[in-house]
Amino acid sequence: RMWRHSSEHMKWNGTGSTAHFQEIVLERCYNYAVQPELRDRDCQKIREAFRNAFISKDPCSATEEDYHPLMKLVDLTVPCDKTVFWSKTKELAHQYTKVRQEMFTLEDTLLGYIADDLNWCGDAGSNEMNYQSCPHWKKDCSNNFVSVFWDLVSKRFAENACGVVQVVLNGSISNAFDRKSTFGRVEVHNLNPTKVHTLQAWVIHDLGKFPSDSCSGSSINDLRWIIMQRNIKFTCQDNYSSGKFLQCV
Ligand code: 2NF
Repeated sequence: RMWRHSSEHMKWNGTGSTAHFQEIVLERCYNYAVQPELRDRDCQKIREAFRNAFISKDPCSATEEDYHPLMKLVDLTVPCDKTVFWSKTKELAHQYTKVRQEMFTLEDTLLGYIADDLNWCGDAGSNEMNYQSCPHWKKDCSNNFVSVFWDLVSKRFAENACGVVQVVLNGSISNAFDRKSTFGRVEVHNLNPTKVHTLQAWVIHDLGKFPSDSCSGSSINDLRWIIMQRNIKFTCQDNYSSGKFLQCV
C-alpha cells in the first residue's frame, strides 16, 4: 500500500515540489526588503493564500482564478520608468537590477521574489504537496499551477508598467525575441499604451559564443512591428557586451 501510494505520486514528468516550500515562502516573505513600502505585508496570510491556490486540486487544471486571493494580498507595482523585462537573460537582468537598485525585474517584486526558482503542486483528494513529481509544462500539461502563476504575474507586472520600460534580450541566440516566450506571448501584449511611452530593448551579444541576433535582425523587427502596432515607441541598442551593459547603463 505504501508502495502504491508513492508510485501514484511519481505520475508526472516534471520535478516535484521544492522541499520545505511552505517555510521558504514564509522566510522569503519576511526577508524581502527591496520595496520597503511593502513592510505591512501579512506573510502568514500570503503563505496560506499561496498554498490554498493549488492544494487539493488537480495539478493540471490551474486557472487564474485560483490565484486571485493571493494576488489581492500582493502588489506588483513598481515606479514609472523602472520596469525591466527579460527573456533568456535572467542572470544578467538580475545583476543589472542589483547594480541599479532602483530598477525592478518581476523577481524584485515581493511575489516574484517569493516564487522564483520554486516548484509546487498538490493532488486532487490530498491536502499534501507532491514532492515526488509535478506536471511538466511541455510533457504533461500547460495549465499546471507553476506556468499559470508565472503567466498571471507576468501579465499583471506588464499591465502595471508605465513610462519607459526596458527589456534585456539575448543576442547570442538566433531569436533574441521569441514570440512563444513569456515576454513575447504575455508581457508585450499586456503593456498599456496609455501608460507605456517607450519599450527600450537591449540586445546583449556575449551571453553565448557568437553574436547571432541584433537590432536589425528579423526577430527584433517582429518585436518592433508588434510594439509600434500597439502605439508604443520602440528603441533598440545592440553592440553591448554584458560587462558594458552593467557598467554604462
Ligand atoms: O521563473 C521566473 N522568474 C519567470 C518565469 C516565467 C516568466 C519569470 N517570468 C517573467 C519575467 F518577469 C520575465 O520578464 O517573464 C519574463 C521571462 O520569461 P521568458 O519566457 O520570456 O524567458 P525565458 O528565459 O524563456 O524563460 C524563463 C523561465 O521560465 C520558464 C523557462 O523554462 C525559464 O526557466 N518558462 C517559460 N515558459 C514557461 C511555462 N509556460 C516556463 N515554465 C513553465 N511554464
